[in-house]
Amino acid sequence: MAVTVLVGAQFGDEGKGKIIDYLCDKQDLIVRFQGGDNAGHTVVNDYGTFKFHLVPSGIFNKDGECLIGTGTVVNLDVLAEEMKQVEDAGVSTDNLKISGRAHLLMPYHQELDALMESHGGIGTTKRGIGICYAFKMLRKNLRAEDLLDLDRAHDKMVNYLDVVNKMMVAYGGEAVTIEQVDAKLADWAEKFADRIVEPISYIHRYLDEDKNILFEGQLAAMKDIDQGIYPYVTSSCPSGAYAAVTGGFPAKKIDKVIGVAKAFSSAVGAGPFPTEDEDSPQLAIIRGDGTKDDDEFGVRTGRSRRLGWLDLPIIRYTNLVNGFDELALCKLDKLDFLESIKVCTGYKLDGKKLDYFPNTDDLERVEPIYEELPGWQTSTTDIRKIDDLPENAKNYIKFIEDQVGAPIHYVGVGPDHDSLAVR
Ligand code: 2SA
Ligand code: GDP
Ligand code: MG
Repeated sequence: MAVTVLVGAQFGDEGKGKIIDYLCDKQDLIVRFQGGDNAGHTVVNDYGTFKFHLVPSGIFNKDGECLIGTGTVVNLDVLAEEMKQVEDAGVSTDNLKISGRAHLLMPYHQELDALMESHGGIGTTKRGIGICYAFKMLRKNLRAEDLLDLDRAHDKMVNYLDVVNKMMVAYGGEAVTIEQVDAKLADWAEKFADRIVEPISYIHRYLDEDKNILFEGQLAAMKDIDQGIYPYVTSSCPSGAYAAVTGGFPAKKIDKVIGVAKAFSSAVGAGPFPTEDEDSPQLAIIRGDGTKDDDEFGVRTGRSRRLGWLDLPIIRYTNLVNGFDELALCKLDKLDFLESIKVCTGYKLDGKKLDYFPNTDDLERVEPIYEELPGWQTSTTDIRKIDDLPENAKNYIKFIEDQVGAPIHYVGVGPDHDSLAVR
């Protein structure tokens, strides 16, 4: 029995949803441990294609439960919509619980995010994530457990609205009334009160009974508020140890950390991206035109993703931060057509090769050092064992393992549930 944490190894959108959907059958509990509905995790399985923003990607595991954890910020209107999509596919969501300590993301958080972005931002998803976490730190938010006593929630909000409205008016928005907030809370309480759990005893029950728990991270360490490319980051910690911090148990109880990378690089939003190559005709083919589900367009915002070649210094760095026991490498099939593949193995700054990972400002200035590996130019989509991949694909994988210092156990060869080559 094991506690596993699964996180992104690059800038996000590596294919975490797919890998979690694959692993979820063996889990007793799946916990989304940070972030909000900025995320878009795609799951393609027998029930259909789902783009989850809040619902844990393991929702299809009928033998286990799912928890939206304490480290998250939750817009319950979005959660209701997503649960309906799952239920419409004939799958019950009775097994979905919400930590009483998860923060409620209110409509005014979202409005303020959009207003701040319009005054020159960093390219957020405008879902209110940064604002909700900022109010968390200011201690001016309601948490899910507040829905269990609406009179007390009303009294807290009367106080909190003072600062909310000062900010709202300063950014040109309209002041929020307590009546608006009360109505929203009453609606949410009716829909969600019976899913709210006391999270510490809930998680510790699974730990004490030696059950399998999988913690699902969103985005990636490069978007971590502390370890990522600040300020072009999200406002939580998509790094593995945060699962323990927010789960309320010792980090030493984590048995395994799985990092999910993809076979090239992508990012959304502003910030340094050393291997970005806007002019590459090959990367343009990989991006596609948005008509296919696995084309490179934001799952939440629909924006075109920035694309570049595989950047190994980044995965080495996220390995330092997370300690990957295993890696999953998704979208290998997207490279099937290439004659040769560029891979960044290091950076130069002011002409000198770096032996450390630079800060955000220096990362803007680095010059990537590339190697060119031969492609395989044959379809990998039907392959189910890593050993059966074409020789040059195996060499590509081995090259990554050696450079990063972590073993690749899963290789994505298509968007579907079964399109995975395993060790
Ligand atoms: P936010 O909205 O405050 O978290 O934005 C802060 C930064 O975090 C980035 N960010 C993301 N990066 C990759 N994928 C994300 N999810 C969507 C997807 C992206 C989309 O799965 O495709 O639809 O555009 C995501 N969400 C936030 C964001 O770009 C900022 O750099
Ligand atoms: P996440 O945020 O890490 O869960 O990733 P996203 O869902 O934002 O983006 C990954 C995209 O790639 C989705 O459209 C997936 O369906 C798709 N995908 C995942 N793994 C593979 C793969 O191995 N091959 C292909 N072709 N598509 C994949
Ligand atoms: Mg995504």
